[in-house]
Amino acid sequence: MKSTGETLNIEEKVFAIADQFDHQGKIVQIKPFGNGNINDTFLVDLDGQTQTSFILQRINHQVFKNPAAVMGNMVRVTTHIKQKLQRQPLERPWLMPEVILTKNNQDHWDSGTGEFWRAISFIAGSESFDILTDPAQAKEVGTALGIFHQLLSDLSPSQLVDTLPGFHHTPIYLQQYQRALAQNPKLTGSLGPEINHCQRVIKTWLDQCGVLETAKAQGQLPLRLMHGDPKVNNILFDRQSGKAVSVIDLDTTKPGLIHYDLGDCLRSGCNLLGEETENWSAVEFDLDLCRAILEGYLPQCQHFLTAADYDYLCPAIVLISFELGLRFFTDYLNGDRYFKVKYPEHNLIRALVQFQLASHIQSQEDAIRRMIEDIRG
Ligand code: ADP
Ligand code: GN1
Ligand code: MG
Repeated sequence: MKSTGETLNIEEKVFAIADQFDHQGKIVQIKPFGNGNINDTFLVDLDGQTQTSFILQRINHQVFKNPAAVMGNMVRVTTHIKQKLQRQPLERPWLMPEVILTKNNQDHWDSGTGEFWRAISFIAGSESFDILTDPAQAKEVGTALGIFHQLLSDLSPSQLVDTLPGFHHTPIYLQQYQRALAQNPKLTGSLGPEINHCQRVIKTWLDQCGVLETAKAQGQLPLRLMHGDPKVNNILFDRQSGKAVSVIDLDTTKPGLIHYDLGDCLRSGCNLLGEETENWSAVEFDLDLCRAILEGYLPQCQHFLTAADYDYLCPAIVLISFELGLRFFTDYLNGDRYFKVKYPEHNLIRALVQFQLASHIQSQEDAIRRMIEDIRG
């Protein structure tokens, strides 16, 4: 492509970028796709025989400062899983998106002006859900996360780069919140009740923030490869069979605690109103869906989970919604620099949803712990 400069409109620009990649066919249509909060995602339709569509994404460079490392990890993870599946096929269909190289054989396209784009194969015939309602679907979600952890359990964490330092380190998010509070224009004058509420909630969680990081630092919990972001819309279902067939959005797959993954999967999968609801005070954590996710997850991973791992599953499930609420609230205070927003108070409302969910999870902690023990057998 000669240029993606001012003279091209956005549609022409995306067409021209899609053509940087080594796809098989003529591009017939490109449309925005999915509901991700971080990257810009497009579905590119081709008229070719061998490949019908692919996903084109602009990597959010504000968030991921080293896009080349993100892509290096993605290639390593997808190659590892593909090779492992060839040696030891699963008893069910499982698909991994593949990185499509540029015509110059690169795993991403660097515009030279601060934009980084990638192309990955589209998992055809799939769909993702923002909200779960059915325990059978929830069990599939848990199974999918378990399969993902199990498939990566023999890839050394040292093989992957930390693409987002501080990601899922609750005490670091707390420091970022405290920095955002200082001289914040949103906190001068009379504060809205929602802002006051968030500040009060955060105070009640201060003592618990470090529980997982302390256990990690003391060597009680091993570093493994975590997905980092296994919320339910990052799990793809086959439209025909209704079975989960893939876990996508591998940007944050890096060394860490898989506990956060289970927590994240549960917080997003057991909230019947979904994380985008404005009716935040009615948000609840559904124990039936929780049981179904755990019943899917734990059997896949029980052969490598240690006794200490089990001890910290419940604290992680309790902590993760609070952590996300803290991240949303801090981003609101910072002027929405991280998460994409659709309206000015969006991150504030999202924070309220997560704080409400965290408090409901906490009130059911004993039941969740018993559930884990029961399924573990
Ligand atoms: P973000 O980091 O912004 O969340 P994702 O990688 O999760 O971006 O992509 C956004 C959405 O696009 C996903 O939730 C999913 O619905 C869809 N999607 C992404 N990659 C694929 C793929 N390879 N096949 C099918 N759908 C995909
Ligand atoms: C982001 O990229 P997406 O939309 O799948 C975020 C997650 C949050 C989630 C909340 C890299 O996930 O950590 O839990 O929003 N991803 C990153 O919806 O920050
Ligand atoms: Mg996503």
